[in-house]
Amino acid sequence: MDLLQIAKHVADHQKNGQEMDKISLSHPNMNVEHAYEIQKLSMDQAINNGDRLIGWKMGLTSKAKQLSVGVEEAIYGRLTSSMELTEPTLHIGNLIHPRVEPEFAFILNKELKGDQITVRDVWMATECIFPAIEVIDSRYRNFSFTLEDVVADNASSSKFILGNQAFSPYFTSWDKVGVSMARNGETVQSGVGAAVLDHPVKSIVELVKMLDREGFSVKPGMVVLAGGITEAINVYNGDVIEVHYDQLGTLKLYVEL
Ligand code: 0L1
Ligand code: MG
Repeated sequence: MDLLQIAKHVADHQKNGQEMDKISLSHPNMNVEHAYEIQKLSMDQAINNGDRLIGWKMGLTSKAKQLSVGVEEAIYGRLTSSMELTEPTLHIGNLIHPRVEPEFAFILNKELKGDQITVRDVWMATECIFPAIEVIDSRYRNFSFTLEDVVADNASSSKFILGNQAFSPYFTSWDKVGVSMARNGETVQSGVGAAVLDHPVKSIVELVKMLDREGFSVKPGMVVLAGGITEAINVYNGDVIEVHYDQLGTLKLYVEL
């Protein structure tokens, strides 16, 4: 199996917003280690072309999401500078079938590494937390994939936006924050922070342990998306998405071609 060749194929489809066949169909022997290597090599392609690694995301952190895509464990992906929206407009012309989901984004001010990491370590290293919206856009038809496929496709990462207001990690109990998401004025999803591995901070612990297996760490200044608080919803041209986070305010996203 030529992992670099597969990674170039994935990177091309990510760049051009084109659907692709599941890698597992042509490479049934691909395992999770291969898949994370493909993820790394494909994101290296983007980074060599001027993009920048700015953080990590955790995906499939709730049982509901795992069930909805038929995958039974949390995964991680890489966030790059080109994925961050600095204005609340999502242009979908170059995307395949974008979905959005509310998340919390942790900003770290110390390196986090190793397999002995604790919740306390994460709090000591958290500079602030932002309410955030993640846009996912699997490159596989109908969001249909195996665990290995979705890992190789950078955990479906596409775009994300942070709110304008950062919050102290001690501002609230993040597992208790209620979140509701409306599309064009109609509430379509609601959830609570505990949907993310019982508490979003646990997602950062899990990420650091998973990264340690591959020899990586979370560096100071990096952003980490902790995982979806509700199910993701499809978005279409003209939609206005509003996500209300109890006590933290509302994030809007305008969807345009
Ligand atoms: O961020 C996420 O939880 C998505 C991970 C990949 C699964 C999907 O594309 O729904
Ligand atoms: Mg997500």
